[in-house]
Amino acid sequence: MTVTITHNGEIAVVTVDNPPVNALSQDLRQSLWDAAETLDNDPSVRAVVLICAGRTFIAGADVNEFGKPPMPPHLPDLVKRIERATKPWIAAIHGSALGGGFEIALGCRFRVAVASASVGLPEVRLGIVPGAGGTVRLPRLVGPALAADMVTTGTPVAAPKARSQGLIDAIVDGDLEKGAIDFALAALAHSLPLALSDRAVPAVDTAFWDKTAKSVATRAKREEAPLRALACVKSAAEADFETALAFERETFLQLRGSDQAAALRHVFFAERAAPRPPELSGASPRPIRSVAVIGGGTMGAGIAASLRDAGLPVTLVERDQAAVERGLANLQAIFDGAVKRGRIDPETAVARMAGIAGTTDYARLADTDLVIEAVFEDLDVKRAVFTQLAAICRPDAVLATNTSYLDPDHIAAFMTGRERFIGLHFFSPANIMKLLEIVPAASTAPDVLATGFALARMLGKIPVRAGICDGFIGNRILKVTRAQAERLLLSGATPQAVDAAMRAFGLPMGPFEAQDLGGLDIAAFQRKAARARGETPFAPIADRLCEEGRFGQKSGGGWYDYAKGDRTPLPSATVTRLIAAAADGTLQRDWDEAGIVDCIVLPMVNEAAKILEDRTALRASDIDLVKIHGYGFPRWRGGPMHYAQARGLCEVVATLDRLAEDGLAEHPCDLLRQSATSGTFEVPR
Ligand code: 3H9
Repeated sequence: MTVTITHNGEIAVVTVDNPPVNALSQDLRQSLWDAAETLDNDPSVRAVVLICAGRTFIAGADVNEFGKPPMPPHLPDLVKRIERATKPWIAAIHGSALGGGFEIALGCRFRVAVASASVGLPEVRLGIVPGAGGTVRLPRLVGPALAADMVTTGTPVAAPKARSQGLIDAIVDGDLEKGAIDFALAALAHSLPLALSDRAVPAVDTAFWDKTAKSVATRAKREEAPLRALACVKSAAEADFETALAFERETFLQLRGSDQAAALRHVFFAERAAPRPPELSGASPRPIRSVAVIGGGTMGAGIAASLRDAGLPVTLVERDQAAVERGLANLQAIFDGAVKRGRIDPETAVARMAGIAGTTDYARLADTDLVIEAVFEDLDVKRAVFTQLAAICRPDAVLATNTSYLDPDHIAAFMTGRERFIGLHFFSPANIMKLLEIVPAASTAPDVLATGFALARMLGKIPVRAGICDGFIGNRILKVTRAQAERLLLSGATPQAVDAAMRAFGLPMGPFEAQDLGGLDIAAFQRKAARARGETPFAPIADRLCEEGRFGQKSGGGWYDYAKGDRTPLPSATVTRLIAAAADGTLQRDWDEAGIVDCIVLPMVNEAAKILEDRTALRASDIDLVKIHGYGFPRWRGGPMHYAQARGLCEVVATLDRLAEDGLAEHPCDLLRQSATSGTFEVPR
């Protein structure tokens, strides 16, 4: 870490160099404090430019310090020190000025930025509120409405918009340091604006706070930080500066030690570890400039849309012209939907469609860098696709399957050039869902694996490396979730009670509502295939529902009944009858919410531990990411593995043993029992 001071005439330039993201570690805070002292005492200096080396401006407080006691100089004091410096400081921003980094910039008298920069207060995403005056200075700069929006969503603002909203004072074209020095010299020719702490908060109408609190509460569900952040902005509007600052600091310190903040920090670091599985070291990805998708159904169209969103030209291949037209119509519907929701403008939708070429001719793929197959889940159909691709594509083209249940090694068994083959398992809707399971086959070359991870980065997805087994990581655990949900029905719970308990736990939907939405037929098809392989999947009631043609919302009924044209789930007398018949003789219990959650979530944890045990996943935190980004597990609970560890693995083991003795779950696996002795998941070497 270095902080250097250079001089350009009357302007001093303070350069922070603390890789990777110039986070405000204790020694950086001290060095900036010392720089402020030095420059205050230097009569030759009239203004100070604060700039950063590397890829970004200061990206925030050092998250690694959050588990430890705060060490002086504390960030709020440093921001004040800069704000009260005898010369004006000018923040020169590139990359991201986030959290404490933006708070430092708010302590500066001016902020200038390159057009590609962004600024924001993303603390709520870490389960905390800004802790160095962000909620108190920001409303003084741009008013309570924008401040409330920024601190409760945590969404960064791009520099051009930030300029128009008054968050920054100027956009610098060309060299940032020179532009900031020129800005400083020009600013010195005029009287200085007041420091933010000396300004008043513009008034808002009295209804604003209640209205905003309602919408924040709806969005945040059970996440604590957004409403607490709003309370800080309100306090800034109602109390004097110092009182509001003290209120913000107290809120920050309380939340910093909360379970939600610990869970969200865990997810933050998990997301940064997942893109780097050890086997990638030394492997460089192959370039991806053009992509083809085979199959234009829901999955294929979603994948193609995601590729277009990332700016890649896409060829969509279908088996006949009618299917090509259907595939293109699916894509058009996706982009139309994005326009309707305000995600893109109509011109962008037109441009996205213009970058897609539909064809039935595999010969068009001769020079494509990456091909992703998303055809029907049938081994022979997929093998035929890869035989054609292997014959037509360049030998260095990467060929990927989006299979969710078939064994990639079997799909590639007869293909030539198998080192370029890989599984890329997207989640539906593929243009929205963040998860990408990356599944190397036995033959996959390291640089092809690296290409999968590079693609995930291009698409803004969270990549998780998964080994080969039935369902990989996510769907293998999903099978347990569904089996446990049915065990609950057999032993006295209702679908409504199970769904309500899982929603109360934090999932967007319960397991039965989710099946009705997605359709029961795909899982039934997979169970049939599993039985043909000699397996015995457990879904006694779902099997009966499918026999009766109850496939979910699309057939007018599944686990629930639905009135025509209405998606509201209604209790079903048919389902009650089927449950009673299937449960015949099973001991009936009174289930409460906590019991239902344990009976579903803890067996999921046990399956996840087996997934670690057999090396299908490399890290417990990867499994957390799969469940959060692919299945809606609440982020603020940190994923199932973090949840289990936070709760105590000994308690998890004991509860599972009790459930197992009642025939309601399997006993804990060896790895879970061993991990209980240390309290954290032990990954076998
Ligand atoms: C805060 O500021 C609280 C204050 O209000 C109050 C305090 C009193 N700390 O994401 P990347 C590491 S809360 C420590 O892959 P990118 C990261 O772990 C903070 N380390 O890069 C990784 O390390 P490694 C508010 C951090 O270019 C490496 O940097 N700020 C921090 O894709 C690269 O990360 C935030 O929440 C940190 N704050 O994206 C900003 N940030 O290489 C969080 C990153 O060892 N950060 N690292 O795995 C980001 O959003 C992105 O990192 C950023 C760069 C957009 C900056």
